[in-house]
Amino acid sequence: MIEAKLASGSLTAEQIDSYTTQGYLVLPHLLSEEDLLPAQRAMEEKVEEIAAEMLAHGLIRDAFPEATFESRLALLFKGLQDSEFLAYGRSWRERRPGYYRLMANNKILDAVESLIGGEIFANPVYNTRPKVPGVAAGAVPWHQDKSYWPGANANPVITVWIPLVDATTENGCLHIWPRTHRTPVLSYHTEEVTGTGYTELDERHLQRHRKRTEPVALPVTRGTAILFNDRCIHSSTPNQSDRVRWSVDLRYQPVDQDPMPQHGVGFLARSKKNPERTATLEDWLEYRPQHSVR
Ligand SMILES: O=C(O)CCC(=O)C(=O)O
Repeated sequence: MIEAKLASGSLTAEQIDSYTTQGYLVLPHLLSEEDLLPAQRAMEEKVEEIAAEMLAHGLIRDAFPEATFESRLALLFKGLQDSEFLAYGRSWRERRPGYYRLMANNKILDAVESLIGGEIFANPVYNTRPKVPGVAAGAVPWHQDKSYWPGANANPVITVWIPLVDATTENGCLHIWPRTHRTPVLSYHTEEVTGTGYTELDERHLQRHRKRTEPVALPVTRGTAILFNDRCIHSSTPNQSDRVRWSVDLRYQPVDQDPMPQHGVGFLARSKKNPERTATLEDWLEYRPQHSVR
């Protein structure tokens, strides 16, 4: 079958239709090793820093320098408390070049362009998530991303969720509730069990949705991308494996939307109209949202 591809962006008409109907889209193997490695290196650097700090504080005696990307952070926190892990944050939002390289990746931007056009702003909310076995912060309750910015942005923000290891039902892959993206922001509260401060949908909404549809688990391989709309209800389960489930969640929106400065500084990731204004790595590292042209 010949797939219809739209003039702008990389998605086919069928993929766009599926995203629009279901509220999410899986793009298997979107990213290559070359695309992923800069972000993986940024994560490894951070783990190295954490290991050095833990050693210095006497929390560990072995920093496991030879351990693999998937194992090292799990080994470092084995037997320690949730609070010791959460001291480093449940997820990380740092300015390391590898993260910019991923956020500015053309394969991701091509897919996003198919959904919102060629003027793309990378929203300031992006996270690196090390889901460590046995740590409560690993599980994320049912929520809509929009609960983190209820008053901002009339247009949906698109989350691009990418695992850096294979995400499985054992290590806590993403779960999505199809066709829940047309709802407004639903009432929610702050989850109080794990100390993470995640927002959690009020149970009555889940009961209402359960009468109509069921959520789906989305086990996917390293480098696959899951795109979803910021009203789409989703969650993830605890990591029951002995290795880290590494992922990133990146977000994009049209440039004419609220840049959400209360969450940080985003950047102009692509502009068909003014390509010279797209933020370079240096701009991003200096917290400049776009390139200034003299
Ligand atoms: O990565 C996870 O486990 C959850 C991700 C999530 O909830 C999000 O990206 O909004």
